[in-house]
Amino acid sequence: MSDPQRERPRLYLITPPQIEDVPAFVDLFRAAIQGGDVASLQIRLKKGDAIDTAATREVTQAVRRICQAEHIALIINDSPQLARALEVDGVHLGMDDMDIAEARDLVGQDMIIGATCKNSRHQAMIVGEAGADYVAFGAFYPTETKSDTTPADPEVLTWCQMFLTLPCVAIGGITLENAAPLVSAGADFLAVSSGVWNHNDGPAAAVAMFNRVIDEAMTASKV
Ligand code: TZP
Ligand code: MG
Repeated sequence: MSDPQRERPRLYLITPPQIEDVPAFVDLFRAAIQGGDVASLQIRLKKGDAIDTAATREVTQAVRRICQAEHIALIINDSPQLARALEVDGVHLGMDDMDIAEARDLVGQDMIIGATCKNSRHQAMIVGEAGADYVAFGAFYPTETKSDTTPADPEVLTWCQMFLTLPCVAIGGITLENAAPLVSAGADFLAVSSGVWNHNDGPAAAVAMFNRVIDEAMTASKV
């Protein structure tokens, strides 16, 4: 029996891991959000395994006004210190990044903190208790955007809907073709990188179609 109170899931964009041409990316991002509803943008820029601080700073400054005008939460990856320095809306932390309670002390009560839980219900409870605002699970599907991923089972999303009050984000290899089961399993957000930026018809069409998939899958939702 599905929950009539369930909020409509939303799209959470993640940047490509490298951005060579920032103005070109800003144009692509503008186009993407013309395509339909987008809740947030995570700036996830890597130099090897580490965060690319200079690029994160540059891209943040380049998209900040657009995000503010369109009410898109601007989230950066890995570093609470950098999130605070750049005055963004949120920070997304992995299991090897700063502890959630410590991050909360550093960024204050108003900043969004997201926590990766891979496929772990236990981790979701721990980070929820420590003050995270959302829990992220994945990778649900094979991805070339990130190495060393842990496979996640869509049932973890259903569990999250049933037992946690925090919203859950599904990540990893999500495309138009495979997104629907994650929505019907209970994802509150679909976090997508290559499925939008590398779509053959371009990011605007991809965002429009992801929104259509979300609406259709909600009618078949299990939770
Ligand atoms: N965490 C688990 S998989 C992944 C992250 C950041 C990559 C997401 O990118 P894509 O291209 O949507 O698989
Ligand atoms: Mg990380």
